[in-house]
Amino acid sequence: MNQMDNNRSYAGTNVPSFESSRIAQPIGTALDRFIKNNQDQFQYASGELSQLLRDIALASKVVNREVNKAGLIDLMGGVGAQNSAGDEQQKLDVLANIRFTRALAKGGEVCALISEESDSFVDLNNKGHYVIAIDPLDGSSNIDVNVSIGTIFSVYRRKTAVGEPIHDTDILQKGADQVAAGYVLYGSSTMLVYTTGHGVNGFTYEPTLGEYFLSHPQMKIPAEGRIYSINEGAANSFSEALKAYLQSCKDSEYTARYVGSLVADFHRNLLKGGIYIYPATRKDPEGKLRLLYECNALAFIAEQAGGKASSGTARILDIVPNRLHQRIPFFVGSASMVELATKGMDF
Ligand code: AFP
Repeated sequence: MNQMDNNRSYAGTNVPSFESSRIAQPIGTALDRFIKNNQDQFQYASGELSQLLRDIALASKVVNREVNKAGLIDLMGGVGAQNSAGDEQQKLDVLANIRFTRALAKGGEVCALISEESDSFVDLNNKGHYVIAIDPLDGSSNIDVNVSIGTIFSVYRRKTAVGEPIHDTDILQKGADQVAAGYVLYGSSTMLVYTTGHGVNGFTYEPTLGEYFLSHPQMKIPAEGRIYSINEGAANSFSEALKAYLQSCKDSEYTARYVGSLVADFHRNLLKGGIYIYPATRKDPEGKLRLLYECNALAFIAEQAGGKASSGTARILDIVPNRLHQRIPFFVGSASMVELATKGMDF
């Protein structure tokens, strides 16, 4: 079929034919196949990390099903308790934590799991080579209002020998030591985006087939963007340097977009170019977001996509955590925007 056939005009309008539209293009590689095809890129390739990624994908499908049904069955609202970070726990927070923990415990590849929902790390299986840090359901205050939420995960190789007790050196690793990281976005469609240090690839979930397919190969964040994402309700306690940066965004008539779900805000900026900021505030002098299971994963993905992530004074991936639920100010997104936003920071 030639190009003219492909772009037949209907009733005088130049409507592309079905054959030439994106709809008619073949669905990308299935996630399982993609993981298998790329297993050799990984220096410790034994299939364990691949299996771990499959376990995460499987648990995310279960969580996706529950998120979609939340309004129909009694899955909305809080459980009347707070998690380790002091946030109000939602029913779906608890459920998602159970789903991911079970999937990872069954797999056997993970020795220790750090979760936003648990006070201390969970000892899963001393034979596993990997430590995982996870926020099972990020943005959970958006559940009840049907706004996008996500799962964020970081994977580390354990430092102690297999069989030895888990040590702080396994748990408190800096972001640069991650061997894989990713997120799942439960949005208008569900997407899994991950990196193993060889670029960033995005997969869209096809619910009728129950499978993720490669839809966004080798994602790159535009170096320059025009979107800024920050909760300006706390502006009175921002540093003068940050206030000046935000004023420059307004002077340039940038677009302000803030969902209040880190994964959703990050994902939009990754695709379109932009910056997400959660700074130190009077209420949260160390910032609100958690280094181990929120910032590190997104920092790794941002850098792999050509972007940057900073605390305002340091590269996120260089920060050695001093405790499990450590918080950190977070600037992430298009490289030039992060550079400008963090210039002369006085935290
Ligand atoms: P929740 O999980 O409590 O909804 O918090 C979400 C979050 O950690 C992150 O996803 C948002 O970007 C950020 O907090 C929103 O915080 P503010 O409501 O203070 O802007």
